[in-house]
Amino acid sequence: MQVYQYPERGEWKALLQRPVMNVAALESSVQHILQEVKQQGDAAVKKFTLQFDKATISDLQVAEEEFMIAQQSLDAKLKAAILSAKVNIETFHKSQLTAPEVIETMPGVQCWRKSVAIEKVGLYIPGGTAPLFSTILMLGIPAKLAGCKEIILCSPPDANGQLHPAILFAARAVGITKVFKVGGVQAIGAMAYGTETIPAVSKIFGPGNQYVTCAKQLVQQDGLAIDMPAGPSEVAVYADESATASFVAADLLSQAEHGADSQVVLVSCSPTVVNSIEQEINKQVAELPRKDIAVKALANSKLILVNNEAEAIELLNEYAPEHLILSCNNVEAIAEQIINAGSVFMGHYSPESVGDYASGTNHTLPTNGYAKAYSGVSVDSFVKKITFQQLTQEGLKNISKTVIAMAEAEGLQAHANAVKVRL
Ligand code: HSO
Ligand code: ZN
Repeated sequence: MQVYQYPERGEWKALLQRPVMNVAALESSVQHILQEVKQQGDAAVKKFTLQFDKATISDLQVAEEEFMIAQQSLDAKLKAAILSAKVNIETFHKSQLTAPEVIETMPGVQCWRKSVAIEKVGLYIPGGTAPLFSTILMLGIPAKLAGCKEIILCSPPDANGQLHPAILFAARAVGITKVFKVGGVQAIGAMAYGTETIPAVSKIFGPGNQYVTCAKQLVQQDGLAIDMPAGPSEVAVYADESATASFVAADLLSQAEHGADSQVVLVSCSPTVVNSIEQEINKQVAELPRKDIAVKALANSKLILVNNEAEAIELLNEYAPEHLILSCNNVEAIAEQIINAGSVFMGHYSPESVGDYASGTNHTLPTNGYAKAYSGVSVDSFVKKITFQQLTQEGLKNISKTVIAMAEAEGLQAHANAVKVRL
């Protein structure tokens, strides 16, 4: 890992750059697959599944029997863990449900805003080196709480045409019944345009590789909504002398093991702290089953020495990490000053892993600096907010002068008339 000593402010932007992902280069091949799925439906989906996943699928939808087998074959401890995580995630997300409040802005003029679920949503769960079934909880639970009527899930099958039992168990646990054995660009195309078996949805959620990300961006141009522009996982840690090197090293490696393109950043004012954490990383990484991936990610990663705490906070806000771990003493005071981050983990006993799986917060978070303007997934991501208003005759009289004056000044006489005729 590269150590950067006391970089000048002018160097921060270049220093904090994420590994570049050239989505534009993929666009034409991704567009081609999307178009074929749009025009030929299931036949195209099956063709691409054979081509990319090496699986021959006759029924794209997972059958009841497959759910039963998954239920029986999955380890009991894992099932209990998934259900326990589900309770916490549900408890936290339930608190995001709000009842509409009627506001009287003027006597007789009532306005309110109501959350209405997006009727049809599609969740994408990648397969690959490790099937992240935890993401099903993070997307399925808020979707259910929001009241989405149709929640479908797509995930790529293995070469035997099967999904991992934990994916099927987690889907069932959150009440998702329509699961399809399809991944990649073809899954995004199917959910965007619909096929004979896969229903079209209005919004697509979930992480994916660069092809999936590119496909999500392209269907967005076609009027579909997507959760957020997703990029590789990242974590930043701020550590002072109170930090335990082995804790921080483990936290940094927990994100590095996600993918070769993941990025981890350590910020500290102390050269001794940075030194001991670096040594711990080297020690721990050697023991990891995914060490090859982690080592590659560490090559994109940075240990940054800064002059003081205020500078550290400024730099972290500039980086806007997906996850920020504050491994330091005056953690509340520092957390108060964080303005750009997806999710913040405070103190020495709050590893990111707990938020990834089970504490209750969502792990679908803005990466790539998007935390400057985007929030993570929540119940809000699955609803639209519709405003309503109702005026009494008295209310209309009270507001009439204001509306008529403004409408006439804008030269929009018909707008003014719509009030005048009622008076
Ligand atoms: N850290 C990932 C989420 C995840 N971690 C899933 C483990 N499983 C999101 O950035
Ligand atoms: Zn993770």
